Formats: sequence, C-alpha cells, structure tokens
Amino acid sequence: MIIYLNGEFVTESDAKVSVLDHGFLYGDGVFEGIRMYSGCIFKLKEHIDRLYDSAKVIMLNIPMSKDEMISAIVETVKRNGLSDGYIRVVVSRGVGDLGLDPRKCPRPSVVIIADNIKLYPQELYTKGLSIITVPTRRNIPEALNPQVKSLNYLNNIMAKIEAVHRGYEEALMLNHEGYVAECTGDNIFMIKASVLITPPTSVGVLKGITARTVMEIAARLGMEVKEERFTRYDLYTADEVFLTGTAAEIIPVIKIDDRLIGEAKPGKFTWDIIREFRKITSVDGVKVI
Ligand code: PXG
Repeated sequence: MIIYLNGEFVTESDAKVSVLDHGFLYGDGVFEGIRMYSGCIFKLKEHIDRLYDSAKVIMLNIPMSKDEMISAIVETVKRNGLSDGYIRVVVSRGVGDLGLDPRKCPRPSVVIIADNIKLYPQELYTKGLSIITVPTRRNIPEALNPQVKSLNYLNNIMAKIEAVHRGYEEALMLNHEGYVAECTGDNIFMIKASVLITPPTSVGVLKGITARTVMEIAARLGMEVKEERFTRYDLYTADEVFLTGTAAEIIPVIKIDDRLIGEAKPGKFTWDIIREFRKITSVDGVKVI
C-alpha cells in the first residue's frame, strides 16, 4: 500500500506520524471517508468541501489548496491501482508538545490512505439490520458539533461498544433532548405513508453526503422528502427504515429495540432507492482510471 504523507508517497511501513502529533494526543484534527466505484471517486468535491469546513470550524489551516488536495487523492488512488475502494483523508493539528495549545503545532499533518472497507456483513444488506438504542447520547452541538467530522469519535465509539456488548451490529443514538439523531457512522431515514423523513442537521448529526444523495434520488423517484425531528415512537411505527453512509452505503433496518419495522423485511421504497443509488455510484464521480 502506498500512502500520502505530508507531500510524499511512502510505503505503509514508512507511513509514520509522531507520538507528539496532537491528532494522537488529543484527537485534534479532522477527516473524511470517500468511496470509489469503478474508477470514479464518488462525490469527491462534496467530501473535500466538508473536510475544509470541518477544518475551518476547529481553526485548522490545511496546508494545501482544495485542488492540491484533490490531486494528491487522485495520485494516491492511481499509485495503489485501485478502482473500487475507500479513501481516508486525515488532517491533524500536527506535532506539538505535551500541552493542548495548538499554537505549539506549526505544521498540520496530512495523510491519505486508499484501501478497502466493509462495515456490516454482506447478508445484512438483503436481510436487514437489527439496531438498539444505546445510553450514550450524541454530542451536543454546543459542545462539539457533530457536523464537524473530527478525529474525536469517542462519542460514536462508546455507542458502538454499547451496541456490540448487547449483541447488535449498530447503535441508535438519540440527541440530548431524546430525539432520534443517527447511528455511529450512518444517518437514519424512515418512510411513513410514502414520505421519506430524516432528522435535520439541527438535531445534532453529521450532514451526510450519502444522505443528501438519497434525498435527491427519492425526490427524483417522486417521493416527498422531509427533514424533521422525530422520536423512537415514529421509528417503531414506520413502514421502512434504513441507514446511509459512505462506508455503509444504504442498509435496510428491520428491527429496532425488539420492535419489527413494517413487514420485517427491506421494503419497496428502500429497494427502489438502493437500485438507483447503485446506478449512479459508478458513473457520478471524478473519473480517475
Ligand atoms: N454520521 C456519522 C456520525 C458518520 O461518521 C455518516 C453519518 C454518514 O455520512 P456520509 O457523508 O459518509 O454519508 C458518517 C460517516 C468508518 C466510516 O470508518 C464512517 C463513516 C464514513 C466512512 C467510514 O466507520 N461515517
């Protein structure tokens, strides 16, 4: 594997970052996860824009332009000969001292890894996933806004651990007020009376790029699409539920907190959306090879 590290292309064993990097010491940094389908990098511009927005909010100056970042990503993919896979872009505050003051970190670290990712077992994409609400609430936006895709994923990791300990693959996270927020690395959607509904960003969730794509697909399919707050009552009584994310893609949910959703199998609207999503992923993107 060839990895981009601060302007150079190095092998995996040479891709080393200092233990004094504040990304390691404090989770001080931002990242993106991007997919590639059939030689096309899917929604590359959207991911780059979100990366730079995340960096702006935490006052981290990425030491290269968006165009330079895109070139570095494309070159990393080419050097690894990938046509399908997963690209992880990480920008950390960089090397500093043992204090959290970022002024001691003169140069952010930039890493680009291109590899593969598999979030859930394949059979769950046809059978559907069972999820469970966990005690850990999603970060409150006034503390650390979930829109910032930061290196501080402990909130989500805690939720994931709680779900896994209970025997589930995925956790449903509520916000501090008890409204449905999202899962640990996915946005959540429900379909009720043919209307597609997902929580608005103001609930405290990541503005998902896959979620935006799904809303566009649904609108094209003639569905009504809404972003509004809802509770677990609404989810339990929905016709269909699914999750979206770059890593997860679109995965149907058939059970939540032991309540069967709809007919307890992936529903018609979910399949229609998945079908359309698969059509566009390999053609809608920045062609690399
Ligand atoms: N919510 C959270 C908290 C996420 O981390 C999403 C929603 C979906 O957003 P996108 O823009 O990807 O549709 C995410 C993204 C991983 C991994 O390594 C996780 C994500 C993306 C890529 C890899 O588990 N989560």
